Amino acid sequence: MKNLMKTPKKIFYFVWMCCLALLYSCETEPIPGQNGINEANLGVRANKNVVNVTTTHMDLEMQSSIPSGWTTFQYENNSHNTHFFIIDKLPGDKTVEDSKAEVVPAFQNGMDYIGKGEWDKALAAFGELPDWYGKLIYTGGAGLLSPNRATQATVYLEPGNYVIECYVKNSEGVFHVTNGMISGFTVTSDLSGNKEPKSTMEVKISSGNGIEFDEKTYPGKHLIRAFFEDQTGYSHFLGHDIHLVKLEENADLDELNNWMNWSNPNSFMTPAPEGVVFMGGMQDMPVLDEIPNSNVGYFDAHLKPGTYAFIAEVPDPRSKGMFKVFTVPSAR
Ligand SMILES: [Cu+2]
Repeated sequence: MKNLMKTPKKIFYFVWMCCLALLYSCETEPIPGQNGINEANLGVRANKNVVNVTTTHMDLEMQSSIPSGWTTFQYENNSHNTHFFIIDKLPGDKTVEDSKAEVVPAFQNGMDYIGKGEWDKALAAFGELPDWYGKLIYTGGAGLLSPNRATQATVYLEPGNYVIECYVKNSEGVFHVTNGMISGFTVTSDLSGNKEPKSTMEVKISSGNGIEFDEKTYPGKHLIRAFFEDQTGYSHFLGHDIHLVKLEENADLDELNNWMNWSNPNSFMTPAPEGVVFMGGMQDMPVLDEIPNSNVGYFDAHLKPGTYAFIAEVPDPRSKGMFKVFTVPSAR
């Protein structure tokens, strides 16, 4: 997951685990069943050449080699659960097999011990992460997506080895990546030829100001520019990202706010909260000068009149200004 280990690794883990122990000394709400949305999001095609990513059950299927530059992923979630995919740029010659062997088990073991409240053992499990994990870079990816929906996510990719993964948990607390939601691919030095898309909306996110956007929205098909002003690490070991959700009348905003944190033993599990339709978004972007466009991604949305929110997967996003509810009117 995130490479936030500028401090010595063991000290970082110790401080992080102490934060987790404090956070989860209070129990959170259990997660009820999902709402069974079947309406497909038709979306806006940002580029002619798209990379298809498909989930049928607990998988992420895609081609093993793609060109570099602006890349539009068309993600179809044909399963019965909420998923996403984050794009990890691997250091050097590391591949998906290295991730499966060295990273995935360490996170699952750590999560298992967190679930049991065994903090010392969780600390030791995360200490088993390989040193190269600290050089892994998150480079965006498709936001949370409810069952039987599709979304597009466009990012700029440089040549190298990459992994896509989903770390939502099942009802037993097992990461989807542990159950097979991981796939590796190579980005070649050939250019995709795609141009940077033109957006119809912009949403900004920063550690200081949270999520910001022009709330004067209008219905229709949109291409949303996600602009990361900065990136930082939170107590859940990750940075901030942006997800778009449709809020039905029965949506419980407190429950959603608590759900958006993988490191909570009772949260970020499927089935997802009732009354919340996840419509995609943009995963963590690194904001690095040495990587072109590393702080800009695009995702599509078909907005209809109703109530929506932009929300980040961080601990207690509302307290950070990263849970913003807005209304789409019936006309401009
Ligand atoms: Cu998943």
